[in-house]
Amino acid sequence: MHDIVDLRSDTLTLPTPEMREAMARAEVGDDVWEEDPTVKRLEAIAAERLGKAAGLFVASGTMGNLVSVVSHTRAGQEVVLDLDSHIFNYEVAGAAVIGGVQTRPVKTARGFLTPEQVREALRPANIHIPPTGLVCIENTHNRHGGTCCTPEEVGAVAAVAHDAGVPVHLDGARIFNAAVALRRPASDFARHADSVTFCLSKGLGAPVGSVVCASRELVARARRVRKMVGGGMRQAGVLAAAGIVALERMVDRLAEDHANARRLAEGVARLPGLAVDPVTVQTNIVIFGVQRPGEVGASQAATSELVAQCAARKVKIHAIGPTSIRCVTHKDIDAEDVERALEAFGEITSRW
Ligand code: TLP
Repeated sequence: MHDIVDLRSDTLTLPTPEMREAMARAEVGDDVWEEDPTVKRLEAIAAERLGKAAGLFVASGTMGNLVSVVSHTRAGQEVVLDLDSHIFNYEVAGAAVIGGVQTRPVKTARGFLTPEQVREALRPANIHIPPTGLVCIENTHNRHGGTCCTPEEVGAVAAVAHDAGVPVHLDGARIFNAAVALRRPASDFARHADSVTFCLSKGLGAPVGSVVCASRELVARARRVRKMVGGGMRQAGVLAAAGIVALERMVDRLAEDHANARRLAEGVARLPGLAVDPVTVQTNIVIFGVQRPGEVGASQAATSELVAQCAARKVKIHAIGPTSIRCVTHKDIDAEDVERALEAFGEITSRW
């Protein structure tokens, strides 16, 4: 049980004592000179876990996606991705600004492009048309409520892209949540993608950092782009040390977060005015709709009221749309915290 129940994101997780210890003891060097042994160790462990030849430690998931997109493409190309993807919605148009690429968002049912959708989106050779340079997939999918696609689904999409000579990038910010939920090694999901970014600082609890895993050639290119965007971090081993603990100690426990998310969703589904189908909750994200009973039209006021009244009860939740709330479970949320959140939701909605 925690004083504040913070369900706004798994990015809010605090480093464990073991991480702080590892950070304090980390052997470091200048990573721009490729002389930081702890960064190198993290990159090697990450690459091995993802079944790729090399890894690159970056400051954030956003930076990982950006250097990947820029490394795969050249200016003037088009990047096919899902309309609700993080790259399209929340990365401040970095791919367009830094990479000079055009994004081609496609509306999907569960957040995952189907092979047919990719086939339709690929551009024919024509003097008027930007050539397709990359296809991006997000797994688990954030805005679709932590949904997972299987390694076979990733493979089917990648096959279409690869047949056309187009590479695939996987935004696997929460790939280990997918791996734990579907009981498959993370490398199964990564196998079909040419690059993968995953985050150490979400459910895995590290304070900072993500890793891009790919071929040696792509990682070498990404290393240059990382430098260009100011991501050469010198004695970054103090951060990588926490990342190693995250990878080695924090993956299996993600199953607890998934169980807590399911419990939260089941409780929410019983409350009037809140709507979620718990069966759709596969990992640690619960997105629910708010519709105050009897109210005609969208319950925007009810949504902000719920957020504010929860905050007054030390339960922090986040509105991701006018009538939708996202709750994310993580290592700093236990079963009692879930009960406290449900009590708060129950008290507030009982007055509606
Ligand atoms: N997502 C954050 C916010 O930016 C929305 C969150 O709280 O969930 N890919 C995916 C799928 C993500 O969910 C995120 C972060 C990123 C990339 C970017 O990672 P960071 O925050 O490390 O830049």
